[in-house]
Amino acid sequence: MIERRQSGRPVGYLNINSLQSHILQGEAAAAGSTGDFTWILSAISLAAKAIAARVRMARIEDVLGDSAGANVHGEKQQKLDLIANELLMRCLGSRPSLALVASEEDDQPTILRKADEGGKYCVIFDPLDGSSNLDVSVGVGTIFSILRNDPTIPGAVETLCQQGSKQVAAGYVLYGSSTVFVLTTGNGVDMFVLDPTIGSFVLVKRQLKIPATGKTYSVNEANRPTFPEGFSRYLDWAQQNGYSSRYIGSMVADLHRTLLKGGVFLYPPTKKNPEGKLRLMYEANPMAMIVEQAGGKAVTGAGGSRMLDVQPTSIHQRTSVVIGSRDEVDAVVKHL
Ligand code: FDP
Repeated sequence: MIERRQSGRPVGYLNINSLQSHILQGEAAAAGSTGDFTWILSAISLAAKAIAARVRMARIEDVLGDSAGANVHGEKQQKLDLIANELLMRCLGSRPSLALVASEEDDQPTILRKADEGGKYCVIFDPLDGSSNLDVSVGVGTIFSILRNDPTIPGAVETLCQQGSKQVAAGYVLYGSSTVFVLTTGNGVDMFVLDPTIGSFVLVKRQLKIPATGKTYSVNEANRPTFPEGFSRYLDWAQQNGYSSRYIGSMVADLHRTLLKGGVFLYPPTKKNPEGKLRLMYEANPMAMIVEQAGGKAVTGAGGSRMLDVQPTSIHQRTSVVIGSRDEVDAVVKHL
């Protein structure tokens, strides 16, 4: 007889439901699937493992701190931003069904191949979000979004400027105390954790749901004097109603906590960033798809309209963000 722990799992239990097999199962069940999509996700998973390893070794390998350059947003690039960018570019570059890739760190999208050469999909990513926290070993992450390539649209930028509701998949990887891969392909949200002993992301939660409520707000409150008034009204209300505050300053880490525990994450317009600070296509849209697929809500901080309905006009466009538990997002919007 197999000896069992109290959990009911056999001693020596090994979760071998890997991300790879999970995606393959999904693809096998979909009529007419070609495997192209699986190849793209496997490239992202491979890059994520390589980035996780580099992040863990960063201080030892002496790759912390600023590189010489700045990105298109005028922000200092960390050495690891560039390493993560390069790893994703290299892993994705070899996938035959990819038409375009666009990185938050690069000025222009990279054209890999046209539709008639097999380019069916586009991947947009923020290689290392929250990277200003790297020096102090706080969780950082990779965020990605997958779109279809529309061969009728001529330019690369125009092709990418699709509403978030058109994303075919989105996800993030959190390099925290464990490496977590959260994925939606439009059919709910699944969560995987990297098991370093076997080198695979294994499924730990299928159909993840965000709690409908959660008395925690996550915002850089130091910016409050320059928020539009409605946000200050909301914060007053939240403080009078027993809310707690949690802010890491790394969107993937803050959003991951919000997804699992409930609450709301906000990045309102400020004097410094009147449109908001976060990038619509690299950060807000993929997170909005994940949160909606988990039963939550995501709206813009200007007017409270649905994030996924915003029509992008440029790939590096910024937006204000209110995202998280359904009732908590509604509570913010009520004050705007
Ligand atoms: P970072 O500048 O460290 O890359 O959009 C980038 C981001 O981090 C988000 O991850 C994070 O939520 C936000 O900026 C933090 O901004 P503030 O420092 O202005 O609060």
